[in-house]
Amino acid sequence: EWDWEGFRHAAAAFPKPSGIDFSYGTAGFRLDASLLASTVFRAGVLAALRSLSMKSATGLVITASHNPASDNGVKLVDPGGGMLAMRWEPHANAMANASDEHALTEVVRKIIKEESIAFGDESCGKVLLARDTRPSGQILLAAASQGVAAVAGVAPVDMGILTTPQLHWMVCALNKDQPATEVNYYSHLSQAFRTLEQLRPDKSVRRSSLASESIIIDGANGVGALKLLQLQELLENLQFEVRNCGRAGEGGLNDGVGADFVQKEKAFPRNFDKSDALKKNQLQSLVEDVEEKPIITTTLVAGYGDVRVGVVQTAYANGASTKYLQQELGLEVSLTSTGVKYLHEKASEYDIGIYFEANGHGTILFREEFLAFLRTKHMWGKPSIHRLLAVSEMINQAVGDALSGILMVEIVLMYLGWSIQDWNDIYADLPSKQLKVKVANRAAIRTTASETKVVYPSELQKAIDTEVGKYDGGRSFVRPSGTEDIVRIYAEATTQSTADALAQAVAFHVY
Ligand code: 16G
Repeated sequence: EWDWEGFRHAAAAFPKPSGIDFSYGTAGFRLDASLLASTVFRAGVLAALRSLSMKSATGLVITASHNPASDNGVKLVDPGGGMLAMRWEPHANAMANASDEHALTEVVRKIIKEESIAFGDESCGKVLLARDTRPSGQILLAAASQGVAAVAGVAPVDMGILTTPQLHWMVCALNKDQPATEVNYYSHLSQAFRTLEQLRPDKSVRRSSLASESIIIDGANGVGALKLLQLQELLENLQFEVRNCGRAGEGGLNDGVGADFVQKEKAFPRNFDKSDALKKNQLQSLVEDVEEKPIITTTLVAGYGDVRVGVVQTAYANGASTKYLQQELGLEVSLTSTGVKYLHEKASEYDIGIYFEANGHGTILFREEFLAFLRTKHMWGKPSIHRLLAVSEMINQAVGDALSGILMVEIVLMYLGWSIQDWNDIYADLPSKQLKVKVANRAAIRTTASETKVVYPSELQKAIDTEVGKYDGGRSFVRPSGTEDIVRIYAEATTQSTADALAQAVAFHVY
């Protein structure tokens, strides 16, 4: 039986700061690090309860991703390796906002009842914990660990400093009885990369830059830079030059560097300058390539029936990319709300579901039954099937992962014999502009699920329609941010100046 007295005692060590309403947003709880200890302890408790309820390991990661270094955050990983089931988010909010240890105990009791969580000899949960390189991470991870340990029968496992996708991958691996180690992660990815290199039909075709140059990567002075260097050690034919590794003199985490900075500011990251402009399209930022362009070749698999391949985007996807996917490649494209959890869910409806956000988040999902079918075909020794299986191994299906994404892009370019310039030239992006506006209450704006239209206030949508009508090929939408206290404005048009003007005009109506 649960030691409630001990639980209350543990919880009392992490009092909730008053006057803050915590909300499990698009990517978990995120706030100034100094305000997070109680939330992180409670998230540890929740991850433990989720583990018991699913009878599988779960994960918890301390990170605030591309936010400033002084922020931090906490995010939970479900047993399959994906994000916490959305159905459990209200539990997270109720726990984070409980006023003291007594109120928290009541909330926890209620969740145990509602979710029919059983305790006893049988129950043995596990929560894998990790953090990024933020200075506040160590102390917050310790708080999360205490939260996990406060739940009877659940063990916290400190995995140390990892990228978020690595932790997702490990939770998934552990629940499939595979070794949940960093070494296994790197060997898995690099092995699939080698297999794909060996299986390329025309070995003389090589991406030109591969032989002579390395891939220049902006590490954003964060955790990904360190991990890339580790991955590098297992790759013979691929050379990374990682800038902004967090070395002395390179600057701070996310300070003028990183994919979010490059995408939103349309500027070079620190330590890249005009001399890199010739190689401009080689700039990759760690969350992924900045202007992600789709290259997709579909394979027909005899005997399976229709292989359903679909692409999932958000309203931020450049209109030219959507057109290219639909008209040139003949693929099914659907739109969801912004945030990995929505895209991932939609992509899982396909045999091969590909999702990408304009800011770089994304991956490819293979339906388990489809993979099982391929594995039986694999026995026949067909290279095309072997390749598809290797892709399913190399891509991190738990969640989008820049490390595996970089390998994927390299392989595809190698197969096609393309340079990054060739890739960039498959279509021309429409000029676009993003603005943000601070408002008193961003929740006052509500949109449709695809976020392309404002539902409330309806006059705002009418005003946007009127503005859009004034510009040739114009498109614009607004939505409240899920990670910052602002409203975002997006506009697209046939020239940069009209895209800028449209964004300004729409922003004026949001104020
Ligand atoms: C978070 C989301 C990302 C989304 C972004 C939108 C995850 C792992 N990350 O970074 O998917 O694009 O928020 O931010 O879910 P916004 O709501 O501030 O525009």
